[in-house]
Amino acid sequence: MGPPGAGKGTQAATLASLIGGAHISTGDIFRANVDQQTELGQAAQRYMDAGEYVPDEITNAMVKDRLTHDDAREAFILDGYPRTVDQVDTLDGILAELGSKLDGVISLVVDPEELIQRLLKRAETSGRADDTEEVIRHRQEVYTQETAPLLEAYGNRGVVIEVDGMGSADEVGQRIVDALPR
Ligand code: B4P
Repeated sequence: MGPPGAGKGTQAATLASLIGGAHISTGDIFRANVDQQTELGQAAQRYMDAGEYVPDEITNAMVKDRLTHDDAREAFILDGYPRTVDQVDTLDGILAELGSKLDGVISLVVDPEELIQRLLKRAETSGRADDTEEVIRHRQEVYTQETAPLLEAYGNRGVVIEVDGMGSADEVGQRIVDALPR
């Protein structure tokens, strides 16, 4: 978990290949569907372009399906999910059904201005409609309101692993590996 620009996608991809698990990024799945103009992509696009969250019922159904794929049977990294209280509840239900559990919730902590600078830099090449400064700032607000409180809920369960997300991607990656439960 972490605000937009914290390095979730960057670190989740590396970590998934390290542990040999599936990298499940809800943002990536939505963007692939938008590119292919699927029904799911058409449903998600206007929310994403505006920096709003895609409605829970759409996101939850997508993750529920994805978690039943073969590559997620042994291990998986969820990247960008859950982001709302409803998504936490749904994930609890999905994992109970699958007889699975979360080993940890990695929380990447990055200075707010650094987040904006990273995303503005990405905007130079990404072509993402949600990488304009106005939408980037709105996405930070949505995160603070909707998602930051989830860290307290997971904190109460004793599963949050807080990691300093400042510095190079390699440095942050090493900190994550060092902080993982053995
Ligand atoms: P995401 O795809 O999750 O986008 P994001 O929050 O911007 O994170 P991302 O993973 O891309 O960025 P990262 O921090 O790795 O979501 C996009 C949209 O999809 C949401 O706004 C929403 O509409 C929708 N969505 C997704 N999940 C949803 C859900 N569960 N419920 C509802 N809606 C959902 O990296 C950012 C940049 O920083 C990159 O350019 C990277 O190269 C750079 N970077 C990373 N680490 C760095 C470092 N250490 N130093 C310098 N730069 C670094």
